[in-house]
Amino acid sequence: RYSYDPYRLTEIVSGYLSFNDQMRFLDRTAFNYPKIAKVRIVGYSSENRPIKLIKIGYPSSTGRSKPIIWIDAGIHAREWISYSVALYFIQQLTENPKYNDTLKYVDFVIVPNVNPDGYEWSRTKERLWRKTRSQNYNSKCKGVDANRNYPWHFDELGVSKDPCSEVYPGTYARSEPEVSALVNQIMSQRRDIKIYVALHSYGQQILYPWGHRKGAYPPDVADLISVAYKMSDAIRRQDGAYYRVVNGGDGLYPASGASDDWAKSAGVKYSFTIELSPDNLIEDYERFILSESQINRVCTGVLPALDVLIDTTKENF
Ligand code: 0X9
Ligand code: ZN
Repeated sequence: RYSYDPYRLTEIVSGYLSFNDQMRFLDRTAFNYPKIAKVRIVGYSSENRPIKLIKIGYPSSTGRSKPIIWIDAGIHAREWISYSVALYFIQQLTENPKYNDTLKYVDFVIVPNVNPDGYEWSRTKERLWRKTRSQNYNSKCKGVDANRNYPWHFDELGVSKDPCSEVYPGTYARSEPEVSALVNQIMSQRRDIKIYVALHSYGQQILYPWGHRKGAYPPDVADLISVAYKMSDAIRRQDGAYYRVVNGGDGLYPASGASDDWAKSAGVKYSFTIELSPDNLIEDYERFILSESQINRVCTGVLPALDVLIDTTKENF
């Protein structure tokens, strides 16, 4: 079934794709690998673009439900490398024979673009756009920081009341249709989702909950830290890049209403935000504006983290 097509790989690691091309890639994956890949629309953005997920895995042979690893990307529009990594994971899971056996035991649900309106705005109008593109009542400024819009300690820390701010959380949790779609989807599968990962950039960090304030940790935080270090070690062995393991609230800055915290609160045992390359310690670097020549290296560099998540799932669930 592996009609391995080198062009597919080249397409996603040699440049940043438009939203339409990202979706074409998803649809072609489902078309090429109908036994293992299914695409579903879970909602629509404010500007009516589809929010699509792809489910990758063989149907359960035991009749029992399979554990799910959930990965979403690009809730922040300018963090372009996150879309590339999500597409690369999809390509690897479907075309790299080493994952064939895994697909019998684990299902992957990947949402490669959570914020299509923001991304298209970033791609064509304002490169550093972060938020959604929804209309704010009583303001000329558009958009909400969707990673402040989740129903977990909504509107507490790391937010601003100003609709023009980069971290405006919206008027109420789940006001953004993109967030609402993901919350509904995750809620409906929450018993089976064992791992949640949100892909962001930049900083080379693996963040674990809680992140809504300083000094707050879930009771099983040691388990999360241990998996986070395994991911960090695996990336370093593969690529040499050092991803620091830090608590969302202590290490970065407290920010409430984020997806990782909400997923953890919904019962997903392992929940992380991964801040991809570049490293935030390197000054005078392109930061959000990572050149296309770097895509391949970042994608192959973090693939070992996916292997750690797979092993964790097989060992624990
Ligand atoms: O601020 C964010 O939303 C994330 N960083 S980014 O630079 N990509 O914007 C970090 C979110 C970490 N998670 C929590 N604070 N819960
Ligand atoms: Zn981000």
